[in-house]
Amino acid sequence: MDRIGIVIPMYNEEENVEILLTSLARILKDEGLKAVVLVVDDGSTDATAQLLEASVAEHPYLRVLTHEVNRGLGVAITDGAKALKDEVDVLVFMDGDLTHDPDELPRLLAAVGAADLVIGSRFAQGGAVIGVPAFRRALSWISNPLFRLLLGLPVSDVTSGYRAVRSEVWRTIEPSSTGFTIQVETASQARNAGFRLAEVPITLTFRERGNSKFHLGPGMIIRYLSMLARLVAGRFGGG
Ligand SMILES: Nc1nc2c(ncn2[C@@H]2O[C@H](COP(=O)(O)OP(=O)(O)O)[C@@H](O)[C@H]2O)c(=O)[nH]1
Ligand SMILES: [Mg+2]
Repeated sequence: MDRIGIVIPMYNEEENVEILLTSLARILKDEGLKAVVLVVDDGSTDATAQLLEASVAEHPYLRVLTHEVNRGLGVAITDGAKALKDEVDVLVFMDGDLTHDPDELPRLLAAVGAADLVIGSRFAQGGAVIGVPAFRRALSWISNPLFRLLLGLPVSDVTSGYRAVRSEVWRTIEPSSTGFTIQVETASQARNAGFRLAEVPITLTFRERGNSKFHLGPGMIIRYLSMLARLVAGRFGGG
């Protein structure tokens, strides 16, 4: 049986920690999965760290990687993956705000085998988006086809953070994103390294508790554009 490492980036998720860990515990037990759950607490300023510390006693497979100060989603994902990649066969990435349904985990895992990187996609046939604000929906409707086209990726939801990935992928790629661009960068690097990408439909919901850390400002737009420029140059420049 594959050993599974579940990486969950968290920044100020005090209202979601316990509910998420409880629902993950149930699905791991029901499915008989052998997993390590690694939460990357990225300098949270609320009670996330304390709640995680208390949860470790309750869930023996739970580990916490702490950044003393916030270093960004990309660093958290990369550090989490690096910490587990040599210890597990498959890495799962899941948001810590309950917008990724733990019940969909078995379907993602089942697709690893025919593929190396499986993306949970709201835009695949059978996928859905529930409760996400119109602006965020519009943004992903516009950006995803663009990323797909420019980067030649065979998946419809490149920005999705719900993924199951063969650890070998993370032993190969070298992403440098510190923020939200990490998802697009890792998908592109995996594809360029010859790994097989696939997607399974998921239903993405919007957070009921806590606040989103995604803020589309000039800085974010510049980071996306410069990353795209780099990846497109790499793709067509043979680099
Ligand atoms: N470790 C870490 N996690 C983050 C950071 N920013 C966001 N996250 C987590 O990444 C996930 C997705 O972020 P979220 O704010 O919900 O973005 P959205 O889903 O795009 O609105 C959540 O679990 C957040 O707690 C960060 O700087 N560091
Ligand atoms: Mg979210």
